[in-house]
Amino acid sequence: MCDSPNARLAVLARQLCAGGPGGSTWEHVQQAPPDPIIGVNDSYRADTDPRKLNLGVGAYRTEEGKPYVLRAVREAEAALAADPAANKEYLPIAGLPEFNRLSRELALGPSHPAIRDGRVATVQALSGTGALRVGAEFLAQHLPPGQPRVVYLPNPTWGNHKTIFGRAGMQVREYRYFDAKTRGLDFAGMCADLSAAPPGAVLLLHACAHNPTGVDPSPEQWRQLLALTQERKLLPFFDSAYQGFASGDLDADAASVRLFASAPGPQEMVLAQSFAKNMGLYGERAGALSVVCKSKEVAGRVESQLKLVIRPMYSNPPMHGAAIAARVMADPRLNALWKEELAGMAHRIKAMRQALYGQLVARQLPGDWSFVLKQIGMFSYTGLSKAQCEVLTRKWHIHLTMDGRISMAGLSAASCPYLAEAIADVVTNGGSA
Ligand code: KET
Repeated sequence: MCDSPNARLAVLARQLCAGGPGGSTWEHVQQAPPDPIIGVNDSYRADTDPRKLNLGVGAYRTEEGKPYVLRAVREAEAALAADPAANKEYLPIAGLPEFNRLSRELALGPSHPAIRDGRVATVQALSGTGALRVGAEFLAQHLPPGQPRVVYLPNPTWGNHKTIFGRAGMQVREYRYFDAKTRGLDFAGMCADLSAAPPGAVLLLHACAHNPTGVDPSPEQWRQLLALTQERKLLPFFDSAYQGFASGDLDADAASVRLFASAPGPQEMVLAQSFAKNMGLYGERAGALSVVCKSKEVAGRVESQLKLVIRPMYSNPPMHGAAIAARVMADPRLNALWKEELAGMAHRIKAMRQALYGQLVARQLPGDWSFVLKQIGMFSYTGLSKAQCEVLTRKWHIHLTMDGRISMAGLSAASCPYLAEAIADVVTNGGSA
């Protein structure tokens, strides 16, 4: 039977479909485009020009252009390595309990009523991205039956948001956010779009230092957004990737999250936290997802379902980064050192804004460049076109994302004049060689 012509034909057909004898099962797979942000690291690495500058991914660099491991982190790591009681057992599915507790306290403030009442379900996550993904998946599964699975994202937003929520099964819509003309917040547009959102829709908000625009609502606008959220029955989902990085002060940067979490009702909400930037733990993937609920009882059930999202995905989270972060937060001396270093990083970024602005103004470029000073956080959103960005990379070896975002944290006093010269070139004569 096996050797019948039909059987042989079937084998041949299968082989052909699989790319011929010895061919790949994945012959049909198409090359995916490089990631618009992380891919910039690759183009930077491949560049052999000595003047090359990496202003792509949001990662802090020292004045010397080197990655920075915080002293508080180094000390916590040394203490962990020396601890004879430390082991490499699995963490619980929800992660390190101490880390979870300290993370939500960092965001909401240690004495927040929601924490005191046990209304916050927290799980450790694979940094901010993992927290967003677990949160999105939980919402796609557990929003009330019959309610739309739709999330509203600001336009523009961090590129990965769309994919994360889309892959998790949420329908993605946008709300107006950035006004290119004023380079400020399109607050009227934002409110109009959110007023038209269906009740129960999820509203993604950047807690501070909006990425990529560096434009945040004012305290008064945050209050209005809270009122709108409650009136329209939207579910706020805060992405907090830059707490402490915007102002240098952890509490000041948590103002929006705390305002919402303290609203009567009580207001329910979701919060994704990352320790990538504010503790420099990028590659350690330390983050947390918190769901603020109406009651302790609901929070308990929510946590049980979050674990059910996590277990089949990666079973339980990695220990090292969370153990470091927990130690830095819990130890008063390390905590103080961390805050000092965090303020130092935020301060250096602000100094880079001043330096770049000074260099741009000195070149008497057309237009108003004061947005470089006004924007908040790690990035400057320059308004440069894709074509101009391409010239910056090709001709000037300045690597940045093609939406015109530059990571201010990648600049130094030494590289500012070079960047300004390159920007002047692409702005005034289109960068022609
Ligand atoms: N949220 C926002 C707003 C954000 O900018 C990032 C990272 C993350 C979440 C996730 O970070 P994580 O490392 O998963 O904790 N943004 C920078 C890095 C990246 O794109 O992955 C960036 O925009 O350059």
